[in-house]
Amino acid sequence: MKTKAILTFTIVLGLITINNKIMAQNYIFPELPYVYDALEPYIDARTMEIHYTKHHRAYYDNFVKAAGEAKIDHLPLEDIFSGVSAYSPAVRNNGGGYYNHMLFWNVMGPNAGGQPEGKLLKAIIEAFGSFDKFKADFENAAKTQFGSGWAWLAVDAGGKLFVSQTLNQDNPLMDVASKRGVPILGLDVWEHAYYLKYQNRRAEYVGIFWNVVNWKKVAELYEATLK
Ligand code: MN3
Repeated sequence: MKTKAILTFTIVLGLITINNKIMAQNYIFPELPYVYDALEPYIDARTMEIHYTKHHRAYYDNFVKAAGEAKIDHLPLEDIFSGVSAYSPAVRNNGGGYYNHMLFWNVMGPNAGGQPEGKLLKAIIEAFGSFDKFKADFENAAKTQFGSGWAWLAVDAGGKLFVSQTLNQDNPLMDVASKRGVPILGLDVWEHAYYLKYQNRRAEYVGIFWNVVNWKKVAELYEATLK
C-alpha cells in the first residue's frame, strides 16, 4: 500500500516536471506590470495601451508564428538571439520586439525614478565615472539612434556595464549587435513609443524617462548577471 502511494506520487511528480518543461518552452505574453495610466504624466495611458496591446502583442504573435515555422519554438529566447543571424528577419525582428518590450515594461514603474543604490550604483560609477555621466551617455545613445531602435545599459561578458544603441528591434543579446551583453535597462525610441504625447520631440521623451525608471528592478537584473 505504502509502495503504491510512493509510486503514484512519483508518477504525478514526474508528470508535473514534464509539464513544467513543456510550459517553459512555450512563450507567454505577460501582463503589463501596472495599469495603463500608471506612468502618467510622463507616459500617457493611450500610448501605453496601444504600445502594449497592439505593438507588443503583434511582435509576440508574429514571433510565435515565425519560431514555429522555423521549428525553434522549443528554444529559450537567449539561445535564439545568440545565433539570430542564422534565422529569418521575422524571427529576428519579432523575437526582438517580443523580448525588448517585456524588459522595457519591467524596468519602468510608478513612483520610480531617482538613483540606483548599492552594487549597481558602484558598477555605474566604475564604468562611466559618475551617475550623471552614465545618464548623459545613455541619453546620447537614445537621441542619436537614427530612425527606429533602442538605447541600452547592458553587462558585458566580463561583468562590466556599457551603453549602446541598436537598430529596429535588435538587442545586445543578438550576434548581430556591435556590442554584446545582457541588457538590464532599455529605452524604446521608436516613434510609436512617444509620438502621441511628444510628437517629434524625442529628446524631451528621453529626458522624462528617468522619472519612470524602476532602479530596484534594474539592480535585480544586474545582480542576476553576476551569478
Ligand atoms: Mn515599441
